[in-house]
Amino acid sequence: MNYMKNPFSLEGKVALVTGACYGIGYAIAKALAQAGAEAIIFNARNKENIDKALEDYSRDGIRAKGYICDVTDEAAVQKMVAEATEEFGHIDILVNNAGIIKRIPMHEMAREEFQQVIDIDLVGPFICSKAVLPQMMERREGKIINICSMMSELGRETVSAYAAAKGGLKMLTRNICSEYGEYNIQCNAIGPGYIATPQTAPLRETQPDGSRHPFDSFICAKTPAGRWLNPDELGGPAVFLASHASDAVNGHILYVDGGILAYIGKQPK
Ligand code: NAP
Ligand code: GCO
Repeated sequence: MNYMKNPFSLEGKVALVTGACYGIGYAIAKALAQAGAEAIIFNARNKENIDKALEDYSRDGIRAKGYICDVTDEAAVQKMVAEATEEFGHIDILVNNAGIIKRIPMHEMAREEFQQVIDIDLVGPFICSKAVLPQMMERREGKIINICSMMSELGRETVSAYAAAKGGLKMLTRNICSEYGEYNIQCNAIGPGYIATPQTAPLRETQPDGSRHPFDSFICAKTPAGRWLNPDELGGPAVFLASHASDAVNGHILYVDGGILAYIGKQPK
């Protein structure tokens, strides 16, 4: 097999990357394709996003198929996985990327708002992993990569639901590792730092007086490189965890945070 010569090669592999219309998901999908993945399957809730993403994948020369599918809808996920497996033969890699955040002080957050974040960010990865595990078990091979967060380790104001979900996703990662390692299935996670995507755009908006968003300055002070990371910087770590180069890595949360978790932060001038 080619991977014996190049363990980082994804030649012949088919990847399902949830929520890969733009942002981190698209960047990871592109990196998997550039590493040789045969096809990218992706999903989102919004048809316009999917159609635009298909144009982008085509522009980037990537064989991709998009599905309108909410990761919280188990029947729709099972149908998507069945159709994609029928068309492409197998799903070798699952990246549980789809996710939302709601920034609301906990004492003001409605139960339904808390539940929606948990459903998408934690139950969704459960549903999607459960949908692909049977074929991975049968083939005695598979890679599941969950997209965790700084909030898998740290809390902050207004993100209680998100932190609870991402903390749970860290342990779901470790449990899938524990339960399915004997089938040669590796389940790991990437914990991105602060990445410039639509999800974090509100935290970087220029203020009405033209000044920087306080959170923008805060994050740059917390990151040794003094900057936000870009989605493409997650591609290499994702290729590693999706490839045979990481066959002996399981249950690991790979923080791709520019050093935030190691750093007390720059002293204000
Ligand atoms: P984003 O720009 O908001 O993109 C999220 C994607 O997920 C969109 O394609 C969205 O499409 C899709 N999505 C949301 N809910 C969905 C659902 N129920 N079913 C299917 N698709 C759904 O987010 P991002 O910044 O790229 O983040 C991607 C992942 O990385 C998330 O899990 C996020 O928590 C995590 N993360 C982000 C950062 C960061 O700094 N940006 C850092 C750490 C971790 P539709 O809305 O059309 O469904
Ligand atoms: C926030 C941000 C973060 C990032 C990411 C950090 O409001 O603090 O959205 O949560 O999305 O999860 O790793």
